[in-house]
Amino acid sequence: MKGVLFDLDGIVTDTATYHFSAWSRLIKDEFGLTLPEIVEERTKGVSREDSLRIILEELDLSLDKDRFQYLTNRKNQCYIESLNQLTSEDILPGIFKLIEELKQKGIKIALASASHNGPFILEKIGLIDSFDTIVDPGKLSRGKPDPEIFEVASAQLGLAPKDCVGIEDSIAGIKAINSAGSCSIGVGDDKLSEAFQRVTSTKELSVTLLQESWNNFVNDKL
Ligand code: B16
Ligand code: MG
Repeated sequence: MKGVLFDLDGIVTDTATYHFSAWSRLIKDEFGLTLPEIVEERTKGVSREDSLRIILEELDLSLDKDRFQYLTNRKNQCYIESLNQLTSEDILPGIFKLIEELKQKGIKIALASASHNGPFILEKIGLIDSFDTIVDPGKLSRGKPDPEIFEVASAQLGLAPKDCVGIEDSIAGIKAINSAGSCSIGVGDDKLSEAFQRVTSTKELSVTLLQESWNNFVNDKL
């Protein structure tokens, strides 16, 4: 294992709830409707635009282009407002220690998040200098579950995807890691059954667990 590719929302920090709150507020204000809970799961790891498409499908609504653009902009404003309260206290359990240990062992780390707010969030929680590289989602042509983001993340580290472990909390993200040819670690419930290795909390993540998973992943391929 030479590199670790981190998802952000749900792995480094729990901003998934902030995304859902921002969408919920927007839909209530604009349409007077309540967002179904399922939207939180369905929009995990999915771009802002695709998230709105999922929401419109769930609510059986359709919008013209300008209104669509207006809503994605407003959602982002609501979301950014909520990010102002973020501090290093919002780093999920075990992640700070894991990153420290990876650095000590000379293992490179990349951020592979669909969020355009990734650098701002890392700044707020004090981890911006810990990452060797951050993928710019604005430069990608396809979102998760397409493997592109994880392929680009490993390339930016100067590594082959097979030498990397990817950590994700979304179904789309696990599919993307698997298709990229990296070893996938899922954090969550059995919805993530496609992950090569699954844990239920970030607390369980350690360099030993990642290294052992990657060893098994390589042996399985022999
Ligand atoms: P933004 P991840 C994803 O981040 C979120 O899970 C998803 O809910 C969000 O829509 C997407 O980022 C885009 O975020 O609106 O901030 O650009 O899980 O890939 O780290
Ligand atoms: Mg995520």
